[in-house]
Amino acid sequence: MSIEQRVFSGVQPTGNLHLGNYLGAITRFVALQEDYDCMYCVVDLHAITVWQDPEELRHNTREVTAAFLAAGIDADKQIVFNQSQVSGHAELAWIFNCVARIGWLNRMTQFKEKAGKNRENASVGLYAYPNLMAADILLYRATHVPVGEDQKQHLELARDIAQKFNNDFATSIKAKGHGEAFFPLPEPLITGPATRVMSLRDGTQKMSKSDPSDLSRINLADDADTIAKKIKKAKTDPAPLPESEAELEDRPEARNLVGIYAALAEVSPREVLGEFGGAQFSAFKKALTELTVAKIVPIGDEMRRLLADPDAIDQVLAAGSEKARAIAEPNMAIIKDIVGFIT
Ligand code: AQP
Repeated sequence: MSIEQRVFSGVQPTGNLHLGNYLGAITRFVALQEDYDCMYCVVDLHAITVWQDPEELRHNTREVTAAFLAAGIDADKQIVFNQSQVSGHAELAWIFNCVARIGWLNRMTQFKEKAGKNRENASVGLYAYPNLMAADILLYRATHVPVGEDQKQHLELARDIAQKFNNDFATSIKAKGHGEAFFPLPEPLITGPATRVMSLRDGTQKMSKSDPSDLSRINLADDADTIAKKIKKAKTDPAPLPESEAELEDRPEARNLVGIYAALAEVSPREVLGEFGGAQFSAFKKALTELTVAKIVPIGDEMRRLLADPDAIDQVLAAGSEKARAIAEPNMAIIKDIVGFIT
């Protein structure tokens, strides 16, 4: 059985969708739809690994969907859906819980960061999160996964799980006529100048939905005044912008703002420094504000317009979920057969 190329990625409906999610993931999703069959998933099962208020979860699920559509993802041509409407994600995750090793999960830095000192009190779901992520991708035998830099380790784990499943069940896969390997080893797509957008308050920390300071991030829903205020207050250092990228090495805040500008303007950081090298931050921040407002505010406006009709968004998700199930269910039947379940 040959494996077709397919893109899969997801975003958690956990509120405060920000510029990092947009530049690291969503803009990549939009670009890839030109060349691939794509599946873009609102990963609500992942969201509940930390407690979510049910009403907020529903709202946030619609908000991520609205962001996908507002950014330019074509839900008629591609598959836009929410994870919990396709039961195969949870079913395959259980099988992968039995394939992945505890030692593999113990190495995951995101769990260590998110669980923090209160590890004993973290949910089992938070610990097993990477197995569910592997299931999301491999349920559709997706080959390419656009993500931000922070997801690299989870993608490597997904590849390890695919490889181990293919090895553990090699005889059965062959006997059932599925060739040498059932799952592809999915390729991470981590490209561009903004694969890791950093906090506006601390250039060594990732821009994150859960940062208690709203000044640390630009939200897709922010208006022009809020964006201007946040960029004005963004941490910088006293020196003017350098002429070369090498000189950004030890200047995390400057490097971050240059990377954001480059990604929004769709140019390289070198080109940004070609224009602004030697300039003071006040001048650069003014240009960055204008660019960010021009790119982000129309998306926020479109999201608000779409969110005014929640039923229409739910219909997009229902139609996408139906298309997703049409791929997932036959794959899941084969996987169960390979594992030895009577169906
Ligand atoms: N700062 C970032 N820079 C570039 N890409 C990023 N992504 C997240 N933060 C950045 C990418 O966005 C996609 C969706 O992320 P997610 O919502 O599924 O998960 P997350 O990594 O938990 O998001 P946050 O915002 O960082 O939330 P918290 O506060 O919970 O840690 C992914 O492709 C991710 O790489």
